[in-house]
Amino acid sequence: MMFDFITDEHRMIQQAARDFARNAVAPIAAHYDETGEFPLETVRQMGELGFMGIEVPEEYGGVGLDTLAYVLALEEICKVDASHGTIMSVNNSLVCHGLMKFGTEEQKQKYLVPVASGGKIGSYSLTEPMSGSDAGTMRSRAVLNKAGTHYLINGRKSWVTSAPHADVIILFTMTQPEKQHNGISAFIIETGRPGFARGKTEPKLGIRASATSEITFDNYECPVESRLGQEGEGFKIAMTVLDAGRIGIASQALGIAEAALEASVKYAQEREAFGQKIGQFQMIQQKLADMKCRVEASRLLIYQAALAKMRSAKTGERYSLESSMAKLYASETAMWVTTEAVQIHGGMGYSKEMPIERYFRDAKITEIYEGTSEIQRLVIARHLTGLR
Ligand code: COS
Repeated sequence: MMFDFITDEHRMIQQAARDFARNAVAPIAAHYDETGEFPLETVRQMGELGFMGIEVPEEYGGVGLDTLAYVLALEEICKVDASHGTIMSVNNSLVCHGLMKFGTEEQKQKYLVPVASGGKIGSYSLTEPMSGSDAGTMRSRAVLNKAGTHYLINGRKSWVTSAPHADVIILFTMTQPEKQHNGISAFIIETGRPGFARGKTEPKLGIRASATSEITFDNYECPVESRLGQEGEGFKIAMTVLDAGRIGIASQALGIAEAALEASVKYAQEREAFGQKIGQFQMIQQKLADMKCRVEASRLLIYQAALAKMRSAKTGERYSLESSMAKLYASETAMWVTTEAVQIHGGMGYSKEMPIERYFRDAKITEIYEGTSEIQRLVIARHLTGLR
C-alpha cells in the first residue's frame, strides 16, 4: 500500500531496521527469550545505527528524523523481536522525547547526547508497588534541602523497563504530596550515584530479554540542576511523554501481529490436512482475512497518531486521543492475531520449535504497559464526552 507521506528517507531507515533485525536479531532472539539475558551487544549496535535516538536532532546525538521514521523502524525490529523493540521504544519515546521536550540545554548536552547516540541506556520510572494506573497516588518523596541545592529522594519504584542496565532514569516522584497530581516532579537520575539501588530482575511471561526491575532510593541526593521541568510539572511531563510512548507500543504491537500473520499465511499455504492445504478451509481463510484487516487498521491508526505527533511539534496541540486509539487497537490486535496464529499452527504454535508462542507471550504486555487497555478506553471516552 502506498502512502504519499512516506518518503524515500523513511523507506531507507525502514529497510536498515529490517536488514538489522533479520541479520543480527533473528538469529539470537529465541536464545535471549529462553535465558532472559539482556542482549547488550545488539542494543549497542542499534545505538550505532542510530535507532536509539531517531527523532533527536543530530546536534544532540540522534539522527534527526521524524515520528514516521521512528514507527517504521520500530515495527521492523518488533516483527523479529519485541524485546529489542521494548528497549528501543523506552529509550526513544520515553527518555529522549522527555529530555528533548522538557530538558534544559545543559541537561540535553549531559544526558540526551549519550542516550540518543546509544552510548548510555535510558529508562523511565513512574509506577510504584501501590500506584500503577492511578499514577497520581505515588508514595516516593523528594525533599529539597534547606540550602536549596539538592533534593533528598526516598522510595521504591516498580516495573522499570531497562532499569537493570540503565545509566540514566527519568524519575517521577512527589515533592508536595498535599497537591496530589500537581505535587509530582520529574528528576534525571544517574544510576551510578550513591543512594540508588536496583532490585532483582523480574522473571516475565514475555519480552523476556528486556530487563525489568524495581529500583529503590535511599537518601539519594539529586542536584536541583537535575530536576526536569519545574516543580509540580511532573505529572504533565509523565503524561505528555506517555502520549509519545504509546505510539511506540502500538508499533511494537503491529510488528508482533505482522510476524504472526506472515507465519500463519505461510503455514496455511504449506500444511495439509484432509488431503488439502489448510488455507483452503474456510475456517482458516476467515481467520487470515480478519487478521489482515485488523493489522492494516492498526497501521492506519498508528500513521494517524504519528502524523498528529508531528503536527503537534508545530502547533503544541495534544495528540492523546490519536495515541490512545492506536495503542488500544494495535495491542488488542496483537493479542488476538497471535492467539489465532497459535490456533492455526496447532501443536506447532504451542511448541518452542517455532516463534509463534513467543509472539503470543510478547503480545500480552502491549495491553498492559504504558497504560492498560482500560486506561486507553478511559482516555478515549473522556475525550468524547468531556466528562471525568
Ligand atoms: N498530556 C498532558 N497533560 C495531561 C495529559 C496528557 N496526556 N493527561 C492528563 N493531563 C493533565 C490534565 O490536563 C490535568 O491537568 P489540570 O490539573 O491542569 O487540569 C492533570 O494532568 C490531571 O489529569 P486527570 O485529572 O485526567 O488525571 P487522572 O488522575 O484522572 O489520570 C489517567 C488520568 C488515568 C489517564 C492517567 O493517570 C494515566 O494515564 N494513567 C496510566 C498511567 C500509565 O500509563 N502507567 C504506565 C506507566 S509506564 S509502564
